[in-house]
Amino acid sequence: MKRTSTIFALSSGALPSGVAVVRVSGDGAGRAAEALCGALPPPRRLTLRRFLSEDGSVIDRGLVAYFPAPDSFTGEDCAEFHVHGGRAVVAALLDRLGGLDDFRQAEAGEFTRRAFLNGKLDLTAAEALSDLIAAETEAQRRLAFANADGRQRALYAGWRARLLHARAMIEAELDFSDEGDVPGSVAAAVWADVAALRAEMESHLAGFRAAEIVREGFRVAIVGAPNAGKSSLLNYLAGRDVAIVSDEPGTTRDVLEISLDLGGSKVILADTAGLRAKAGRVEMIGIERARRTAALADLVLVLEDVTDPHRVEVPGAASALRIGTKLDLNSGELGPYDLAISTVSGAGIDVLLSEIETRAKEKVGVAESRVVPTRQRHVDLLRSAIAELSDALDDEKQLELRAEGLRIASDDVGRVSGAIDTEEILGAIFSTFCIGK
Ligand SMILES: Nc1nc2c(ncn2[C@@H]2O[C@H](COP(=O)(O)OP(=O)(O)O)[C@@H](O)[C@H]2O)c(=O)[nH]1
Ligand SMILES: [Mg+2]
Repeated sequence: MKRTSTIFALSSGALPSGVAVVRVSGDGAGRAAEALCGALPPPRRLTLRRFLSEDGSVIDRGLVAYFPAPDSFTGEDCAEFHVHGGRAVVAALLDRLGGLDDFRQAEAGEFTRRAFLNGKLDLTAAEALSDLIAAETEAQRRLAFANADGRQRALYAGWRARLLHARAMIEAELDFSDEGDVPGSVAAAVWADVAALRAEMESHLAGFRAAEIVREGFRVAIVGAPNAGKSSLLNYLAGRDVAIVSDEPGTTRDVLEISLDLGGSKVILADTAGLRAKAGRVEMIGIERARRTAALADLVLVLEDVTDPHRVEVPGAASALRIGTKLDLNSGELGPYDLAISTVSGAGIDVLLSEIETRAKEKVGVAESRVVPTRQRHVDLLRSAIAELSDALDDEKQLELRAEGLRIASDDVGRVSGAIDTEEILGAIFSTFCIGK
């Protein structure tokens, strides 16, 4: 497949829609605009035109925008056709474009891929762009936008520049040590910065869980004895009957999950099997799953029927709230609960939701206040870089090996953003030292 072929695709959503946007990228974009509009529209200006089919009849009237390279999303010549979002209109337009020489339908993600290849964005921004499109909550949108806007890119580029500089200094020491060009105190400063950088990278990695929570959700497990009212709470919060509610103990055997948007944070709520000692085989499997779900949760809600309390213990839970249920049936003194609720009267539910929201926000806030890795890919590469830096910092080792460790580490960091260029190290050396003197 030729890299130079011009690609096109419907870039707006499902049809029919009020307006549909068809995007074109490649050398032929201007040719397409000319063919459809009769003349090339002025660059970067939304212009009203009739779009013509091959025989000169009108497909539709709409807006066209032409973006000559390199000032476009992909860095290539681009054109956009905004038409009425009817299926037949769009089909006719796509058909018309497909009939042009060297034009083909774009593959998934191909516009963004071309943008990356043309240096319009780095890999972290490309990943963030796909997160932005997938974003459902406000926290997801904010995190994705900041990274699409180059927040991660800037951090990693800065780290990489420091590593390239460090290596240039150490290589210079290797090459010119007999000429006395590089004083030993320079090397000491370089290693001090490498050690500082390693610490920064480690604290950066610690923020990964926050990004995971933003992207995948803050996990809340509902546990308790059978009949405590766990499934009723899940259904109440879901606003529909997700789980079977019954006064027969042991009804819920599998883990059921719903997703909520609480104040802009994604929260995954899991209903589990009631914890009790005497249970049948299938129910025991459910109980085992319940324990595992609780152990992996960011917050565990331990429910207890206030009229029939059975205390259950949840080993390994990160943080837990003890909740008394069926408050509407309560007549006497309440036990020692963090809060009490009723899914019949709705009492206490607001307080419970705001408790969950506060805890989710605490975790998510980390991802907003500073740059964090957002993918396992970033974590793996940065861990590898940290291991290399630890090797390089070992002053028992030969200087050549230590310099090599710096090189591998900077390549790892470069791989996160998709930019590794061996020429760069030369540039760093030349710009730092007057080698040709
Ligand atoms: N009065 C009252 N009954 C409740 C409440 N929550 C649950 N129940 C009842 O308690 C029984 C067990 O509820 P369920 O949600 O299935 O408990 P689970 O076994 O913990 O999932 C059912 O008969 C529910 O109708 C509540 O807040 N008030
Ligand atoms: Mg249940």
